[in-house]
Amino acid sequence: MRGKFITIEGTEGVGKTTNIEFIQAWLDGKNLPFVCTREPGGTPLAEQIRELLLAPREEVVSSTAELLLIFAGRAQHLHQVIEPVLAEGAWILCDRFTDATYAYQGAGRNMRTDLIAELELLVQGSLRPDLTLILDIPVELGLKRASDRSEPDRFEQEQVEFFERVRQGYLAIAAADPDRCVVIDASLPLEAVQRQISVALEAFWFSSEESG
Ligand code: T5A
Repeated sequence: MRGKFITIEGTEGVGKTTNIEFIQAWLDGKNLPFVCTREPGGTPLAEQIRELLLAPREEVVSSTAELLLIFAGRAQHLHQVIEPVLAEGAWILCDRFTDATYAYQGAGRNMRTDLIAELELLVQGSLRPDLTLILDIPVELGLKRASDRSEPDRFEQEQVEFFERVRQGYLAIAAADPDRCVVIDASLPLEAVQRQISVALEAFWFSSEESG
């Protein structure tokens, strides 16, 4: 049987990295084989593309160049990691995926979503995540958490308004696809965030078992 594809999303500093460890422990607890990966990145080529995308630079990066780099990395990641792992029956846990493109490039950079959808179809065919956890916090709290942790990358140098659009983009995705997406209030203490994640994972597990 094909594995399941779980993604975790949200604006800057929402706690994706922190909570991925918790999800890994949950998968281990269910004895599910899985691969944990991330976007941009996930293969040597795609990790090089990630470095290109995140490095702060003098020149203004065209939104189209950014979008194409993201989907180039994604094509390699799907071909080399995600598709084969799912086909073997293992699960994928991915830190960001195409919802990030709709939120950051679509809502954040005001790129046309029909163009993003065309690239999505080209690169992914019909493949979509089975469960997406969208960690949601007020933008300023996330940026504060991220800046307390490390120097800003190219995206983190954007203005607050950009991240407000990204946040609204994620919430719109969740509203449009409630069967797949679960919004988690990530402004709470970690224990309360992880309780919500646990509820979402158990509900997903139960429904996957039911559907065979
Ligand atoms: N991107 C990506 C696009 O534009 N389009 C795309 O299609 C894709 C795939 C890199 C960038 O790429 C862009 C978006 C991004 O800007 P990234 O590295 O995954 O992607 O993104 P970041 O958001 O930069 O990831 P971060 O590592 O900065 O944030 P996390 O992982 O969400 O946050 P985390 O876990 O490191 O937590 C931040 C801090 O908060 C604390 C943690 O201890 C840490 O110090 N924290 C909490 N503190 C209090 N209470 C809680 N509940 C806490 N949870 C975490």
